[in-house]
Amino acid sequence: MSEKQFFGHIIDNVEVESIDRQRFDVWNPWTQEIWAQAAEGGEADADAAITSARKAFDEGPWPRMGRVERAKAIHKLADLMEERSNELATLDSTNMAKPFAQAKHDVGRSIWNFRFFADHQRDSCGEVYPMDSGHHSYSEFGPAGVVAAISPWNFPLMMASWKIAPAIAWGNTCIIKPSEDTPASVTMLGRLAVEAGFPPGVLNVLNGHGMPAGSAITGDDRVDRVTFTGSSTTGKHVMASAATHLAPVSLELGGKGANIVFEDADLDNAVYWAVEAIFRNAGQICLAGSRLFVQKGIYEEFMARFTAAAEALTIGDPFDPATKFSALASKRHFDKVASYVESAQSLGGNFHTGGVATDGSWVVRPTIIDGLALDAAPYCEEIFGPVCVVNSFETEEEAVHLANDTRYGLNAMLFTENLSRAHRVASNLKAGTVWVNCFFIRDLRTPFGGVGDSGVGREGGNFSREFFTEPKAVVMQIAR
Ligand code: TXE
Repeated sequence: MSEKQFFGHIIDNVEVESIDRQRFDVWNPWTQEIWAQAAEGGEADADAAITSARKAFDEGPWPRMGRVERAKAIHKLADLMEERSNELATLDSTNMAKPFAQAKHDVGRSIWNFRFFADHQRDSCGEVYPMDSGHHSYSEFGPAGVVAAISPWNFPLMMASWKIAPAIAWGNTCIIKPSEDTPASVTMLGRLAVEAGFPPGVLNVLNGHGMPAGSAITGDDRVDRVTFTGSSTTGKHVMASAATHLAPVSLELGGKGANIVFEDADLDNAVYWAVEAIFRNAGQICLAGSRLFVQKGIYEEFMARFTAAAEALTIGDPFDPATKFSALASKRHFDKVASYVESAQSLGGNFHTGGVATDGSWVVRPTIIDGLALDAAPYCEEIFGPVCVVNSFETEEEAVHLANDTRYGLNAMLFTENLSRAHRVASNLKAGTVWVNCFFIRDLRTPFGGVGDSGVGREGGNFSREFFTEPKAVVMQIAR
């Protein structure tokens, strides 16, 4: 058997073992084998990473560099990612059974995150206000300091890059702690940053579990910003921990996205996106369209077409080009999703298709259920898997009420060819993002974040600038 790969911490531009040399196993959920090991970060490792990032911020060149030069350095990292995109995608596919084509797509979006924020900080201007009092006032956006970033396993590289890119672009230094389930691609990103010539301490990768590695960086008073994507429960712990030293937080948490299909929708388009919205990445997307509402007049036809499209998805090895759908990211997560499927069965859900695979794989097949009560756990709670719960509705008001009847509010989708209805419903939905006749399309200039249990704060474009900087007002008298 070939020797297992090892993913260390990257601290001060050097890849290292943990100080106590502890490691943890990294699984391939498709083959159900341990294919790598990673350094198990403890408090001493977190301390070393924070010390490095702090020194790089307080004394190093990065925050003092010109904006054009910093943009150039980040574009160089993006160039290296492009050159090595197959390797990066291979790591994510191996690490979480993401179909390779989807992993390649994610790498492309990760690269774009870096390029976008490199240019955004270079080109964006503050406001200038000439004042009637004989002054003018302008804003300046200086870096905030050391950023602790905690990322999840569903888009290992993409979610990490979404945090790292604006953080470093605005002149901060960063410690990223990837999920313990998926340390591989983020560690490789750290190696590429060294290769790109980043100064030591600008991007530190701390591997390990939420406790102690994650909580050690969120709770340290040398950290100035905390950005986190993960579960709503952990988000509350992270916020409490950051509050001990008054660090602002940006939290992107769970979701239970509503997808509303009106009778006048283009059905081919609505079916295509309904499938993407809940079965892409095996439904392990905080933005998933996991609650589907279909207007009465088209219910039977829509369900027949949606079910057929779900059954047509090829399930298999993530590296087989025909595969559209594969195993869940870990045994732990498979057990969670499987238990929701069993609960839906015991609560009398009507299964149009799907269920837990019986071949010993960690696959839950694309699952479509209706007939669940509105307070049933699989209907209300985030399953984070390929399980769509469906209901019918009669009126627009009823659809909006059903969609908004949730603790979450990350996103929603609606399908209609009626322009006024599209705007009206989009405006009435309680969600951070609303997609009309599409899904998953992002413009990085727009706000991204959630309402209610889905999060705190917004990132994207100027929203990221606000979070990752200390905006300052300068008021100047003009001598007359
Ligand atoms: O999440 P956690 P898990 C949801 C989804 C999933 C559930 C559990 O429903 O089934 O969460 O997944 C780090 N201080 N989402 O257990 O615990 C942890 O190491 C600091 C939705 O993976 O939130 C990892 O890096 N950090 C979501 C990250 O937090 C801590 C994506 C996420 O882990 C910590 C993932 C602590 N006390 C899961 N405890 C989305 N919004 O997309 C854990 N971590």
